[in-house]
Amino acid sequence: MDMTLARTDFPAEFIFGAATAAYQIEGAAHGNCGVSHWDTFAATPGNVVNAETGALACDHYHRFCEDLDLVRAAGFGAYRFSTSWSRILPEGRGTPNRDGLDFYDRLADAILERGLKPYLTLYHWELPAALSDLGGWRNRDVAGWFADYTEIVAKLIGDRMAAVATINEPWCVSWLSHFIGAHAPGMRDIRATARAMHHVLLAHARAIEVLRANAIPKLGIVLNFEHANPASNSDADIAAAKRHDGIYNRWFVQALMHGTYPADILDTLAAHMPTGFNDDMAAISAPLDWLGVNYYTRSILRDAPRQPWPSLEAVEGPLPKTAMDWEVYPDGLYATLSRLKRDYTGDLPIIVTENGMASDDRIEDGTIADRQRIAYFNDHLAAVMRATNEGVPVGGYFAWSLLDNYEWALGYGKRFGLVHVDYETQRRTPKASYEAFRRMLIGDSGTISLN
Ligand code: IFM
Repeated sequence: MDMTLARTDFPAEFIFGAATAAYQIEGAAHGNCGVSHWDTFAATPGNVVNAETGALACDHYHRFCEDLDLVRAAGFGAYRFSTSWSRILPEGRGTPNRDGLDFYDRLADAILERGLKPYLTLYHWELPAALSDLGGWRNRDVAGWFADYTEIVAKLIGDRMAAVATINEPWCVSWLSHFIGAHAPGMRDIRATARAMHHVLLAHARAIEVLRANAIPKLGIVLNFEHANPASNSDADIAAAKRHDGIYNRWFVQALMHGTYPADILDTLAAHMPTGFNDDMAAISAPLDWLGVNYYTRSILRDAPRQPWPSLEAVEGPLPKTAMDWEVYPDGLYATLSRLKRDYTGDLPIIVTENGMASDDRIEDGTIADRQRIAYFNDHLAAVMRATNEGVPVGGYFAWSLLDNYEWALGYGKRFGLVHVDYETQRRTPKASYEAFRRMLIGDSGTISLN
């Protein structure tokens, strides 16, 4: 079970990394971490499968050295992680948590000691509950609160980072969490959504200002993209796919790169947007050093005229699916990267900051033969290579995820890791996909030393 691609198929400076996020692995019960809106969301019946929480997760808080050894032993050159706002500022503002600061200080050193490039994300979804009480992403003040938190992290570890992203997946922070209601805070309200869709970008803008003022290098943001296909050739279905594309893909990247929101989406959302939002667009579109792209799948949309705007629904596609029921569609990654360069990012470097799949992995005779995941990585890397061969400036690829972890509203049942985690014992077992990466990156001579 090997990748067909070789390390030498990519330029020597191309970065291969593994990615994680704080709440999904650390264990929020440890180290005087504050309560986040994910703790309260998960404590509310019906929100998360089996009411699972991030309280213990992968106990990375205590096991980060072992986990970083795994990153290095696979031959990865970089590690993407996030700091938890509620671990650093338990009340969201005010006095930092000494244990939290110490943890990230030690983590940054431990990443560097292993020769890995640290890629930091400042917000991967654990909004402090005290700020949620004040309206969270609906409140314009969130931008200032986020800037203050950013300043603390910048001063603590900013100068040790290879690159810093402000926010992970603004579509999830806003639409998934305030319109669909599937993520914390679980709202279903179009006005809340419009505000969150703007404030998340304003918070990004304020954080970039703080990071630039602190001379932190390589600043970006991480967006998720989902290739959108119409369910049929009808005008109605084509328009439905365009609406989905506008909300999911175009809204955020157009604001960041061109300083405007797509007119076809703003037509409806304008009535709910915060007053004076246009005055923020220059700050939102301030130059970045790179763009992070998370890509997993495509969606197929049809018109749903009896539903209120955006009047669309997803239909099941014919392609093989992952354990998330997501179609495996590497061409969508190629199409996304090519489109980004053509329509939005030009020569701005792109990093694929997440790509991977969940599967129903089982340990048999001490090994996990996750063949489908190896093929998934191989085919998506081939899509990246196709795009780079055509001149799209993709500088790196991070596998999601290093470890099996807390898959948000789906709890621990969906396993995305290169490394299997037994949540009872916290034992880590590298899967065949981990070994395939290791052989691709450093060959059979690379030895795994987990000291
Ligand atoms: O687990 C998530 C991650 O937190 C954000 N991007 C998508 C992943 C898989 O759903």
